[in-house]
Amino acid sequence: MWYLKLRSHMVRKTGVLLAFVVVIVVIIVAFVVLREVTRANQSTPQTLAITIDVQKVVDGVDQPTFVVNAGDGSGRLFIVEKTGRIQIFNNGQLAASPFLDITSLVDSSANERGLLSVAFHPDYKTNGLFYVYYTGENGDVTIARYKVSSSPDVADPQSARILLTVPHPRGNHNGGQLAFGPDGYLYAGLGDGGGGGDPDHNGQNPKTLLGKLLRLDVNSGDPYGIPADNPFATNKQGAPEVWAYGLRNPWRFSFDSATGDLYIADVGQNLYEEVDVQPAKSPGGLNYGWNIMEATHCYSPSDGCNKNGLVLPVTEYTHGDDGCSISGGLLRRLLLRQNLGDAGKWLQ
Ligand SMILES: [Ca+2]
Repeated sequence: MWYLKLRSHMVRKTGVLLAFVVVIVVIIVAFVVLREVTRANQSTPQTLAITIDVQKVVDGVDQPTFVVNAGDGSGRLFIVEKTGRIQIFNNGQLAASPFLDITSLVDSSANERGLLSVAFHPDYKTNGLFYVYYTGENGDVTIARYKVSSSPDVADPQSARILLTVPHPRGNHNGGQLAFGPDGYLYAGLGDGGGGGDPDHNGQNPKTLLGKLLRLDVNSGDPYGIPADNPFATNKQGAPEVWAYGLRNPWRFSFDSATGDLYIADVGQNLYEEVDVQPAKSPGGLNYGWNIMEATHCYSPSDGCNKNGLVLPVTEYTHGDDGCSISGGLLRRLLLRQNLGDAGKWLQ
């Protein structure tokens, strides 16, 4: 009897132990599965082979540099032309007259000069304000504010208010992107002043506005305010407008609407084009390396450069078969339901 009792006790003990082991195994498996699912849902850049078809939708635009909507629900597209006009494309056709024509103010003489982008105020629907980025007299980088007129398809040219002019000594590397961040501030990407190799050493000098990403508060100040948390707002170690530096020609950049992360397409010198990323929670002040580095490679000096404190690109490519100057910068998420199931997968 005592033997049976002992055996029964051992069976119970073994059963409890077995159950304990099963629970532990289940927890471990659940953890691993959860970790993999979490990893899969993170927006880790991946290279996927995709086919893109190009279809012509409109004739009659002259050297378009940028296309954007006003965020006002109207469905209109605003097409920016290098020479200084913004045209409206709506319901399959161009409006009869331009939304804005500032060709008389724009210096579009050099390949990279001209009217380069427009950004509509987040409250455009109620305040009618928008901002343009162009090269003006002497090639100065110019950021100006305009307002729509009483006609929704025509801007008021008399409403012009110049926010910022930055002398730009050479015809190339004018930057050109304006965009409002999820924080409501206006960001502007400026090139390093042109030429080759950053001869004026702007990229690594936070006290100049060239070779930088600027961050302006257009809702306060005259003509703009400095956000209190800009990295050089008060410490005199850099220009107060500067948000990020070490850029060569950030011709295009965009914010990820899902995460707030910032993607910068920075044009390379002769060998490498790159994409830089700033996480949404960054306090700013990041140094993207130019002209110490061209993408992930030492540039000046060409060997043994000091990489301390530099933020390297998330991807780069060489010239030749892979392409030439990087001209994109818009982050687009496509939900690939068809191939990956209804759970979906994001393609950037
Ligand atoms: Ca870089």
